Parts: sequence; C-alpha cells; structure tokens
Amino acid sequence: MIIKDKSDISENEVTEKSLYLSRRDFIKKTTLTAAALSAGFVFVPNAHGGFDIVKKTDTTGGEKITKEIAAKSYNNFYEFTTSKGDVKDLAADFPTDPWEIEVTGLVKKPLKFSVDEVKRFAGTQERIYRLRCVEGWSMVIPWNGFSLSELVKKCEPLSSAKYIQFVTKLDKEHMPGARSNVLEWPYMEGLRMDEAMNPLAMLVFGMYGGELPNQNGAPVRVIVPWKYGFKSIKSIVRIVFTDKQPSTSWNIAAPDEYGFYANVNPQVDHPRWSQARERRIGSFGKIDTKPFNGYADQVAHLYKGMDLSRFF
Ligand SMILES: Nc1nc2c(c(=O)[nH]1)N[C@H]1C(S)=C(S)[C@@H](COP(=O)(O)O)O[C@H]1N2
Ligand SMILES: [Mo]
Repeated sequence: MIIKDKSDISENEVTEKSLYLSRRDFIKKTTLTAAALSAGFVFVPNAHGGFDIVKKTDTTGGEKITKEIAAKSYNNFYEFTTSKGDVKDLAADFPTDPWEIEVTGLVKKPLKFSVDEVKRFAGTQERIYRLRCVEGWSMVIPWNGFSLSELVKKCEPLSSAKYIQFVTKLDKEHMPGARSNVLEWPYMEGLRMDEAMNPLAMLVFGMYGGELPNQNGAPVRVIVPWKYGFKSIKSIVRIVFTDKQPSTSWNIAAPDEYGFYANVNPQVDHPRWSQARERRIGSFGKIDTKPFNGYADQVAHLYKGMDLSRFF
C-alpha cells in the first residue's frame, strides 16, 4: 500500500534525489525495493510525478495501520461539518493552492511563506503515529512531513516567545460549517514552545505516501501525537509567537472539557465520559489508552512538576 508501482520510478528521479542508494543497486529494482525497505525507507510520490525515497519511522512498535479509506473518510473538521462522514465531500472543492502561511508576533521580523517554501525547510519523512480523539476513537496513520521545530527555527522567534498559536484558514464561502457558531472561528490552537520543539511534533503535508486530502487538513497541518486529536490543527494560515498562553477554539467553547494542554491521559476523565479506553477504528472492542498516547518516554518530562488534573 505504501510502495506504489515501482516500475513508475524512473532512474532520473531517484539518482537526482540521490542519496542512500548506489546506481548499481538501482538497476536491480527489486533488490532496491527490498534494501530500501529493510533500511527503513519508503517511496513517496513528489510534486513532479516522481518519487522521493524517504525515511520511515514507525513510532507504534508495529501496530496495525488504519485502512487509508477510513482515515480519509472519518474526519473531524468543524469548519465543514460536525458530521464525520460528510467532511470529505464537503471539503472536496476547498481551494488550497496558492496558500500562504503568515508568521507574526514575537519574531525577529514578520514573514510570509508559501507552502512550497515551507516544504523545502527540511527533508520529508514518513512517521507512523497514533492519533487519538478526545471522543474515544483512535487510528494509526503514516504522516509525511518533518518536525515542526524546523519551521519554528526558520521563523526566528524572539527569546521572549514562550508559546505558539496556530490559526486555520477561515473561508466561509467554501466552509459551510464555519457559517454556524459551533466553535470560535477561525479555528485556533496553541503549544508551549518546548512542546512545539519536541521532535515528535510534526508539520504534515501528506499521508499514506500521498497528498494530504482536504478533509485531513490540506495543504499543511500540525500533528501532535501525544495530545488529543483536536490539538492537531488543520489547514494552517497563521502562526503567532506569544509570551502568554494563547486562546484555543476548544478551550473557549468549553473550558472545563478541553484544556490547553490536552495531553492524552487515561487518568483524567473528560467531564462527560471516561478516557481510560479507546476504540481503534477498524478493530472490534476497546483497548486501554496509554498515558501520553504511548509517547511518555519522549514527552513526560515536559510536564514534570505540573498537576495534570489541573493542567489537563
Ligand atoms: N481546523 C481544524 N482542525 C482540526 C479540527 C477542526 O475541526 N478544525 N478537528 C480536530 C479534531 S477534533 C481531530 S480528532 C483531528 C482529526 O484529524 P483527521 O480528520 O485527519 O483524523 O483534527 C483536528 N484538527
Ligand atoms: Mo477529536
């Protein structure tokens, strides 16, 4: 599923992109595929109709990847609708090109980047992450992009910047859900600077080795795998560096239910339901939810000394 038809890969595309493999290896295409795979690489189609060989990291220890069709047709994207099965169709005509990301606030100088510029900040990787929604379902998804820290570094934040706010595009013409008051628009999220700099936090342009579909947040979104899904903001147009904890749409909508931190925490229930277990989309029954969604080793230190029932 991840490896597309290998006969489509021309020699040029690979030698040009170069890298990890010698020309002789390339000639033996099958050998190449096997070698690349065992070395932890995958082929991801690029914008020029070819493929890039990208580093692949499975952070789940081999959990079953959610069927692509499920990840692309069961979505939360309230700007379109609150009905998960209908986002895909309603987002089909959402215009995502051209697209600019504006950087403001506590930065050396305010900036604007096109998505294509941002894509060149670092090499694409594929990372398989768990995504757990606060509602109690979860998926395992291969995302394509790179660490959010690569973007932060390019923005040159001042040392006084302690938080980052992310803002989604508000396009009422193409976003029927945004004509209602179900949330505070534009959709806003935020991270503390050290959270944003943690290498697990990802800036995403694609999934399953292909483009990021509109319903999943095209052309660019954030994925923060140790936090409930709502922190993973879609279709970003603005990044604001601040010295105070920024507003977030869910926190404004229901402060008792959706905290700023939103770390996946089986010990802290949502006021209306337990967070101890989750339903993995595509499997029967429920499984135990892990602290920090299974990423405690990499992120628990960020919250040392904080009372996580208060900073939920
Ligand atoms: N702009 C925006 N981003 C958003 C949302 C939204 O409604 N609007 N929903 C969030 C929620 S609640 C979840 S669970 C994830 C779902 O991402 P997915 O559809 O790619 O699985 O997106 C998050 N990002
Ligand atoms: Mo969610």
